Amino acid sequence: MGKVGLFQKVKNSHFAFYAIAVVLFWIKTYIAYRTVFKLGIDNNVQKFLLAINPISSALLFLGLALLSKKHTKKIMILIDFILSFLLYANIVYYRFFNDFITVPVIMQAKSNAGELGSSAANLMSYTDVFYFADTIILIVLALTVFKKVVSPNRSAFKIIFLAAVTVFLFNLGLAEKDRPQLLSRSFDRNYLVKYLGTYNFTIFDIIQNIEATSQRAMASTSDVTTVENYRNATYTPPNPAYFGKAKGMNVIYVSMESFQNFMIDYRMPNGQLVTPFLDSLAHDGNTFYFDNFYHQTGQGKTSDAEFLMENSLYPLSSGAVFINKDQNTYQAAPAILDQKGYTTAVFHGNYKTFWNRNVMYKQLGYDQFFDASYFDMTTPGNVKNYGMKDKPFFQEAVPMLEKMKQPFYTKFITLSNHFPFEMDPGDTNFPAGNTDDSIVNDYFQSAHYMDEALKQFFDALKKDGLYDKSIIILYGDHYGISENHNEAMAKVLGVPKITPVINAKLQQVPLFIHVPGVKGGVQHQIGGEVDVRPTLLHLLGIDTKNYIEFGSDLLSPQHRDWALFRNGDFVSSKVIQVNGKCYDANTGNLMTDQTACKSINSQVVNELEMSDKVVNEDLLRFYTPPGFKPINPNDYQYLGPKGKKQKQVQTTQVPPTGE
Ligand code: GP9
Ligand code: MN
Repeated sequence: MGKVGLFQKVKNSHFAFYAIAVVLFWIKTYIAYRTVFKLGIDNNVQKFLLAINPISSALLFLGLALLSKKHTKKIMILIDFILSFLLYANIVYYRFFNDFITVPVIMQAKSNAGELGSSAANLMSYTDVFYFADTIILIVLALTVFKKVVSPNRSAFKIIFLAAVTVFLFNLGLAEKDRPQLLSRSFDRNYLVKYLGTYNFTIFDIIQNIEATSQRAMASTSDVTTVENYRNATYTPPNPAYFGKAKGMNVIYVSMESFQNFMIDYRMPNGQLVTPFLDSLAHDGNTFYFDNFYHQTGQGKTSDAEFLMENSLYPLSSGAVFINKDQNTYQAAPAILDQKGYTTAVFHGNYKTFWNRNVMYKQLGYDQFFDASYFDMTTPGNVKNYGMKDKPFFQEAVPMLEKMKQPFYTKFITLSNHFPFEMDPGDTNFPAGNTDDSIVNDYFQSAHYMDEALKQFFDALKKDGLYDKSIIILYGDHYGISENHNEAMAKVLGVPKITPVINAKLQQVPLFIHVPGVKGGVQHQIGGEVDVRPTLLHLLGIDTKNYIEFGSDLLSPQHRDWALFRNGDFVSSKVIQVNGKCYDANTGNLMTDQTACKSINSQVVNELEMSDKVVNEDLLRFYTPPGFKPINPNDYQYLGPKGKKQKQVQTTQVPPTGE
């Protein structure tokens, strides 16, 4: 058949019907995107992506109907209806939860049905018929104008399919450019929908869930025995000198965004300290300051750090565990302490869906989540990057903390010191760095601002008396300055170049633990984020020997001498492995005997394998520590300050630019 013949045939067949369906569907979806969802569109690329992303879905899904020889129109209308229904379900869900429907949400619908059912009716209105307007128009057209169209040609489908794939790849390419690693870092559903649309998001979500389910399905009770044996052999017993020294005290965690250890005691060329407050903590003798402590995060960044700290398990080698393993069973620190009479809460000036926190925190057993909706996000100057600036954040969070029933276990996640670190004019008069790299230069100002905010927080805690009743743990969540800035970093550190070993040491983040009544001091032992939970629980007088975890108490004389990175490299006091190569930890030189890393390397590999097994196969569902009651995520709801029936007001979220 010639080209002209094919064109004639397509035009006279279902193609016109199909084209109308695509256009109507596109317009409707776009209107929904602009009017219902608050996606935080803030540049022209994003505007453009939002406009084109329904096209690839429309072309592809509606095009499927052309495959069938017989009831083409009927099938196309049915597909249109299903897609419309999916969009509408998301709209209704969004009106209540400010979030999008995911596979786990559908799975849980059974248990939430009562609650959802009663509120769903309040969330619908007659005007919503608009979301099905295109389906109705198609039905009318099918019965009138397009009553007698000829059967589609299958080769037309090929062209259409190619067009759909091309549009999709174009869409994805632009999205990746605006937001690198969109799919692998899969931050927030808002971002995925903004860049790829609700329909593609649903497909992505289904694929992710199938992957996760199959690994999990293969596992059985016997798998947990292997892990238990490993755990018993590697358990670090507590130090009797510290065990129970903080028994019954409140716990206050502070996640210090992107804060690296090289900043402690760092002086600007004019002699000013960047973080005088944290420096004073490091040297006051009453706080443990760990100066050889490493972040162990992967792509899940802040959320990976949270996961490590509270579960003493390693995050995933790719993707964020908060997103990909949000339905697993965990026996996290908040849940453990909740069952010992603690109230538990997180304070964070970003919206709850970011990093899927609103789902994961339920599995971790958090009673309350004070997210951005509890904070004044509208006062000009309060918000930067991902959310609340640290100073107004702590200012507004303290009164909420003071109202909490004690003892409490709380976590404050700071935000200001986030890439790209640029401050708003007026927020600091601290000098910027003087390298040729503006990211590095701005980091000093931003870290200084965070330091001031932390001082303000501590002052408030001292004033209201909580300081004397609380164990306070501050930790840098992960690096802030990536390897892309090594040239400037060499200048900052005063070294000719950043060697592999210096690079490994740049992964040090500071850890501070303040326990009222306990002397502290600078601690040089090597540790990682995975080690904090046993350290904390032992201070609180809870022996961790019955928990499946991988950390080693930092204050124990038997604390191990290495910390691993998520990519399998590690640091120890004698040798350091970077990119699989073995270096002398003291000289930084390549070891002539490369087997010097072998013994720790095999321990590291073993440990990561064990932890990955627990997480990927969801093994904790087969193991309940004595005295621990399994968490039921359905017992938790984070619906915002206005309560259940109230919709949350979500302001435009400025999209982050990650590294
Ligand atoms: C966002 C904040 C920053 O809520 O935790 O995320 P990051 O990019 O550092 O993981
Ligand atoms: Mn972070």
